[in-house]
Amino acid sequence: MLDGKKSLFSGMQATGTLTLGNYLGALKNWVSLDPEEYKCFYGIMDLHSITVRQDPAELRRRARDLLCLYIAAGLDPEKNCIFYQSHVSAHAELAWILNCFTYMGEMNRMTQFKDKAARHADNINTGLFTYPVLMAADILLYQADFVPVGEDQKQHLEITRDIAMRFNSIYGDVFTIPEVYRGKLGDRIKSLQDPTKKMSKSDENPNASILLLDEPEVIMRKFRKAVTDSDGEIAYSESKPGIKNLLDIYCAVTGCSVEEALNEFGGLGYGTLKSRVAEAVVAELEPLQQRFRDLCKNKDYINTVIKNNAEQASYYATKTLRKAQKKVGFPERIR
Ligand code: ATP
Ligand code: LTN
Repeated sequence: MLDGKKSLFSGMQATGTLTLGNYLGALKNWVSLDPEEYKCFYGIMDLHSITVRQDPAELRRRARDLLCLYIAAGLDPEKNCIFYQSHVSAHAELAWILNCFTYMGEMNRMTQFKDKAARHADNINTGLFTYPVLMAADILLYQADFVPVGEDQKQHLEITRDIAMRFNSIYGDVFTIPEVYRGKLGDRIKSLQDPTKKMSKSDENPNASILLLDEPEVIMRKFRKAVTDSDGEIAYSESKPGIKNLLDIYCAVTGCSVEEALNEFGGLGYGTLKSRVAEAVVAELEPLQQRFRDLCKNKDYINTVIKNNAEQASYYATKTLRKAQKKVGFPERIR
């Protein structure tokens, strides 16, 4: 709880360009949360980004684009606290403390670490290994009650809870124990080229993912090339992952139910399904893309958002950090 409201924290890494999966699985859910009801913090997780090697200029640009995308998608920065993780030093400071309350064995079990270590075998750094501890710090600093993330982040949230409970059991109630917030659109969106895999911004096949800033023609083309199956029947079934994914995307974008979608598409061919889904996605993304372009031009406004929100985030984060520092025995600051 913060200021009498339940608190909520989420964030994304500033790596790659956001996909439709990120949008439907995370961002669109965030936009549906009412900042009058919850105290909402959304980070651009740039400390996490450098766990894999980044080009500095590119990282800076992507981080700014991500911030503009948050706003373009509908997060009002006057009502939600949108900030760069690297602007609030409490994240790194609390992560250090929490590292000392986390076991090697716990980190060894993290599937995202195993995946990323396999993909970046030439750079398995300790930051990548302790990534979930930094994520725990992100969440616990804001006393978050809820963390709206997709399915793939559940394991990280479990470890956050374990670390928080361990700390609290030694030192008393320092941290709120967070829960995953499952939005209506929580399901995983799959790759258009291999519908058994999640759609991911780091996929090497450009046809696998719809990017939020893809031009309408590119979106249409990628959907036309989407992998389906050969039996020609539109049905919602685990045995037809390609068609199921297209229906999931359609439902998430339009807000209709699977039954409604099946009624609409019953008896039609795969080609029609693909173009209808593509049109629905274009209709959803075009206004967002326009807002994004306008925001990019408005440098002063974005700079003010960055400054004010970093100050606000620091205020809350430092409060929790000081509490944790005192509990572990660091000397009080002399003013
Ligand atoms: P990377 O490929 O770099 O690991 P990613 O595309 O998997 O990135 P993340 O930055 O790990 O994206 O995730 C940002 C948010 O988007 C998280 O809350 C995650 O759960 C959600 N998300 C990512 N991919 C999908 C997907 N395919 N479907 C639904 N939600 C997703
Ligand atoms: N690990 C997350 C990004 C992330 C995050 C967080 C999400 C970093 N810190 C805190 C929610 C809360 C990811 O890869 N999507």
